[in-house]
Amino acid sequence: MPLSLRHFFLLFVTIFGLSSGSDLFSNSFLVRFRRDVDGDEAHSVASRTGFVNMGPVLGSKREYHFVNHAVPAARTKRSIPHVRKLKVDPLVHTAIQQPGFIRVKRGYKPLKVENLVRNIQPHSDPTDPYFPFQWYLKNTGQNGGKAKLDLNVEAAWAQGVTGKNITTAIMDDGVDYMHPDLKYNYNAKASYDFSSNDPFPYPRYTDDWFNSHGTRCAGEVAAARDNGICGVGVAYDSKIAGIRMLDQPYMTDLIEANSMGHEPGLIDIYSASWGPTDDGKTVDGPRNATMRAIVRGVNEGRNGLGNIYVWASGDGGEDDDCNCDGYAASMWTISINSAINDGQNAHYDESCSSTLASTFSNGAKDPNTGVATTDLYGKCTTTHSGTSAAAPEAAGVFALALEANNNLTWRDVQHLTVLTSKRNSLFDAKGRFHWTMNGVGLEFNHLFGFGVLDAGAMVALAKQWKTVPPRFHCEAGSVTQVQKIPSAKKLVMQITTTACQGQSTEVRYLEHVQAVLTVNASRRGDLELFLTSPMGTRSMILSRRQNDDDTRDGFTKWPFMTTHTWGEYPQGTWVLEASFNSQMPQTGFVKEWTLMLHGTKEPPYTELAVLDPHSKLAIVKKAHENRMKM
Ligand SMILES: *[C@@H]1O[C@H](CO)[C@@H](O)[C@H](O)[C@H]1NC(C)=O
Ligand SMILES: *[C@@H]1O[C@H](CO)[C@@H](O)[C@H](O)[C@H]1NC(C)=O
Ligand SMILES: *[C@@H]1O[C@H](CO)[C@@H](O)[C@H](O)[C@H]1NC(C)=O
Ligand SMILES: *[C@@H]1O[C@H](CO)[C@@H](O)[C@H](O)[C@H]1NC(C)=O
Ligand SMILES: [Ca+2]
Ligand SMILES: [Ca+2]
Repeated sequence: MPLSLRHFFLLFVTIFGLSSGSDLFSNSFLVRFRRDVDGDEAHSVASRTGFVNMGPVLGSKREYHFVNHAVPAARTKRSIPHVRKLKVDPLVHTAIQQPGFIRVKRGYKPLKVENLVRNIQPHSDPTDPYFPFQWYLKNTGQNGGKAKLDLNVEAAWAQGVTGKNITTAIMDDGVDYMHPDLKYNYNAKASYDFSSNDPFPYPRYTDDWFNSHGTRCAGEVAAARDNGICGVGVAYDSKIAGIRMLDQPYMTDLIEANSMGHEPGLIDIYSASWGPTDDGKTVDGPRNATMRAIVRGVNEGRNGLGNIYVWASGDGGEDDDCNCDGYAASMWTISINSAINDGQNAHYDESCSSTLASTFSNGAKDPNTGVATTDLYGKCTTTHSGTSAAAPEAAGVFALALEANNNLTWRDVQHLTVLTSKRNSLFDAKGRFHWTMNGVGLEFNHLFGFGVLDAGAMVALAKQWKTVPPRFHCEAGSVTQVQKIPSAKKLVMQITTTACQGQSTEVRYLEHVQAVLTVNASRRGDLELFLTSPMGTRSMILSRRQNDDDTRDGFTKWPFMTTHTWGEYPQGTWVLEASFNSQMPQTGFVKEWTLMLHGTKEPPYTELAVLDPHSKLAIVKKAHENRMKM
């Protein structure tokens, strides 16, 4: 029997012992031309140099993705003769052989195939047989859950909002688009298979159903209602697109970039339940072309309103910190953590200050109370789990918000998330992280961000929403003098800032804050970092990672992000604390700290009517009004 791709993948990880930054080269090449060329010219350059042209990168006329089938799919050396062959072509400016790296699905668990259960419920609930198992949609206390701890979707549906004309792309291992619960909501035009370069992102068959991940995520967003099959999606009248980009021996920057930049006018929301390895020692994020794709998506996607990128915060448990995952920690993604059906965090949840909000993954006691959703080959499952399961629920809720108001920008969606997520009964199973009020009265938790999404509240507020004022980026200050982190004490550093007052980039009301740091350490995993705002909100921007024994790389201009100071006023003194949490003496140096403030000059919610005086909107608005009187 030939080796399957997955076996190849495992073999290859074993042989090369890959962890994070690897020295591995793929047979993909980024070719930059000296001038704009069309597809035909690119093809003829490819064929005279022995390559295959896979098409433009991000729709560019200058940059193309070439593959050379004479080069092994993965090797540890650069293929200099092939690069040279391209470079001597008069039309070619540069050719860069793409490194291969690892991206893993979050929350893959071996599954058990189940048969359809027919168990029709009366009332106005959906009649789909798995609806009673979908406690994350309607928690009645089934399976030991806590009643009313759910996404409150029925309150959104009752407002006539079900996701119509909104498309969510599932960037994953494929989607079973012939599944009877998905096929009518499948948007073929917006779909693509970047793993095998064709328009049909159908999952590759394996005996163990390894490639069921994307299909399960798709059903959470857009499984059809009242058709007697499986359950129902959060936004059951919305569309899903399949973008197949996992399930290959290695990932390249070009595949990620083309996936995240695919049809940004047809796709509203991109959902990703994968990322760098959650081994608690990796520090990795989007590479150059992928970063450009994301920036283009938020600036130009959806006719300039910006695409919504939803990210699973990570399954590394308490040993990992999602601020070391550059996708989850990005300002341009909405990173989602998970809670289980009684309000605790899941044991595999990571935590970090860039998480914006949470949804749900599995049940507490019974392994069969995972997320009920569609499965491969027309089947249904009740065991989908991981933060993988949480991100598509959020994508579904955002699809509802976008139907309620299709004029929302990518930032409006983040503001709505902050203002309508609820503490409900979420709590840290280990009692480490408490709910804390920030300087303008917004409650947050290091594990759950601003709380669990509330679809009913989000749709109601979306309907009356007014676009937030323009966003500015203020470089508030830098410390470039090398500072030693003592072994037994804290290093405390300060930046006092006017937040660019009087300049064109003045920020008076915060959205995201980044501490961009270059640090080295004799043991990176023992380093802890805290950032405290002028209003006294303390964010843990890096927690101890006991498995990370890096002694060499540290962090280089790494943007540690916090959402906890949302709505606060940034003027004053910001404090960075760096220390080692270790039995052994450690040393390290902070070589550079730049504080980046992102937000608005104008107060953001002035035109919104306050309907509920106890709402977060009322609390923040009042705080901002008091501030304006000062
Ligand atoms: C549906 O969405 C597309 C873009 O995503 C938009 O151009 C079109 O006007 C929308 N149609 C309706 C009926 O809202
Ligand atoms: C990508 O690389 C180009 C050329 O090397 C550089 O100009 C650009 O700033 C980089 N972009 C990002 C987002 O890193
Ligand atoms: C959409 O938002 C813009 C501001 O970004 C506003 O000028 C416009 O009136 C809004 N359109 C609708 C239909 O609400
Ligand atoms: C960190 O950088 C400092 C200053 O450049 C250097 O002296 C030290 O050896 C480095 N430490 C480690 C652990 O790399
Ligand atoms: Ca159904
Ligand atoms: Ca992680």
